[in-house]
Amino acid sequence: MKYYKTIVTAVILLFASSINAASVAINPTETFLLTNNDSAAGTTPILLADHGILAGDIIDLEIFGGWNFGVNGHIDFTSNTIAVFSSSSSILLSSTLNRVTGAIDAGTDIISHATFFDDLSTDIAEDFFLSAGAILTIMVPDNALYLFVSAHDSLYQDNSDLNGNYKINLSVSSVPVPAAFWLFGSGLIGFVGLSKKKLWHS
Ligand SMILES: [Ca+2]
Ligand SMILES: [Ca+2]
Ligand SMILES: [Ca+2]
Repeated sequence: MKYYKTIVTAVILLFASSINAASVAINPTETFLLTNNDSAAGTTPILLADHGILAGDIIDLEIFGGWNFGVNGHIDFTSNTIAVFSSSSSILLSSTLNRVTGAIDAGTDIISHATFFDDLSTDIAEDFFLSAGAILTIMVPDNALYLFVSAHDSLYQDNSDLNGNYKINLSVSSVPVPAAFWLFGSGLIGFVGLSKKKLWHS
């Protein structure tokens, strides 16, 4: 009876984890990179706890829609996106290279574009790349409380999202329920078997 209750609880938790998803709109004129004389605004950080996400969680990040980097006649020109985890919501002035003061490394580093004005390097070590149509499964690093998300560009002030479809989906990664159930079940059987064996030999 005790095991039955445990298994039922585990299955409910597995289902709960797969429905915990939320979308957040991305403003393509905001960035966490150094922008020099570009009049772009700083990225608005996403509080991970608002989406039920904690440090150590394995999460899925997915980009939807796209943005225009300033070329007339196109609504959505690209979906290229960069992101960085942080322990803090603070972001420094646009003339600062390491603007996200609590930046924490995760994923594979993206070498970001130089600034449009003066060709200055914008590259920080902690960020990673996201593209539309590909889900990035990633572990939220220790102490991370926020995610900063930005279009990947060199000049942000002329960007737009006229059809308002550019967004990121954040969700705790869903474990395939049957596989997890059987692993859990065989683990229990193994545990019971081991206990019996120990009793037999003692
Ligand atoms: Ca768009
Ligand atoms: Ca642009
Ligand atoms: Ca980088």
